[in-house]
Amino acid sequence: MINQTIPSNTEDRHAGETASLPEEFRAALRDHALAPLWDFLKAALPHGRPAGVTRPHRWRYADVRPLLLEAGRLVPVAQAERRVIVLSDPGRGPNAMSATGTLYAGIQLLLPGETAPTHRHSPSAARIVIEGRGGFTVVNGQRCEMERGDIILTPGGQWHDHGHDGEGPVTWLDVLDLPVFTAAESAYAEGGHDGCNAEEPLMTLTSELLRQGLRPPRAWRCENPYPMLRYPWQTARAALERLAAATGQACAELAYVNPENGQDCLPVLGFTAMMIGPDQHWQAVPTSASTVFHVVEGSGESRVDDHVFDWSAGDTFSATTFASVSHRATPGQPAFLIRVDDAPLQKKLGFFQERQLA
Ligand code: GTQ
Repeated sequence: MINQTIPSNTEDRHAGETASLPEEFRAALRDHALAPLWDFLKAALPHGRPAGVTRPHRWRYADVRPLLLEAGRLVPVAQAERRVIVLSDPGRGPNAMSATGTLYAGIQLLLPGETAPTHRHSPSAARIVIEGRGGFTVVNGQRCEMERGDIILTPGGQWHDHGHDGEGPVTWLDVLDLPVFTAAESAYAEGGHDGCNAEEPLMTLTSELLRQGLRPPRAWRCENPYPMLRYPWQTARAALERLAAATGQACAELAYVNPENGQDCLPVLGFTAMMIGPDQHWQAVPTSASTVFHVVEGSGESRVDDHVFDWSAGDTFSATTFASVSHRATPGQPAFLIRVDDAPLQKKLGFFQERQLA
């Protein structure tokens, strides 16, 4: 286990030349694609706590929405494949394709009658529905309706497209483990154009038959590690209220899991639903996971280290590894958040940590 105390290490972050070396020696190293570790060791492995570049940020839906609707006028979905505005970590400079070191987040728009074409990719995604009715996602032939606050999973490697049968704009927050795949140089996609998925009719039929308890021989879904793709918000919300009533607490939290084995519902990304009672203060236990919070209902304020983010429904904010995070809901009404983190990945790698509060 790594040391639990986490001192500030700002002095250690920057690489420096630790020994005076002849310039010819340095040049010879460079010429042979070699580098001296001792100059970079503390930058690569900072002492005590990680030295990330992520800057916690709050993205207001009220700021994103008009720009997304403008994108709806400017950018045809067939051309874009996905019409998404990325929540881009300000700590990484312009156009960063991530909100934290491991979490990508973006807000996607579909207009009535539009379809985002079938594709599949190595990263997994989850959609948290923000606005509109009539949206749906088809995952390996299984249609998932999208209602406000629902989480829809599209696990890595599964074909998926999005459509919209209703009126007005439909928007949702996409969260992907894309940065992990980018770091592993394993991020790639297939399809994204008409007729790219020849298996589609068979997959649609198979998933329909399986729901009726009928399985074609050697069906592709026989060993399905993702038995549940849609987690309706109304179910989660009612469960939070029941849990709060049963425990006599004003706040409650529930993890979204695979209902067949109780394990995390995706390999890298973890999700919880949180209810914060009216005017209640919630102090989170700092962990080694980085986090994106999305506000489903209500309003309030969160502190993430030195940052104070007020928020209301539709807003999204980020927190870094080991951040001190607390929330407060506005008096008069509870607030509901969905928390997304990379704890499942960190647990698999054997370094997930929780820090006891002082
Ligand atoms: O809807 O499949 O925000 O492939 C980024 C990449 C959404 C999607 C994103 C994607 C998608």
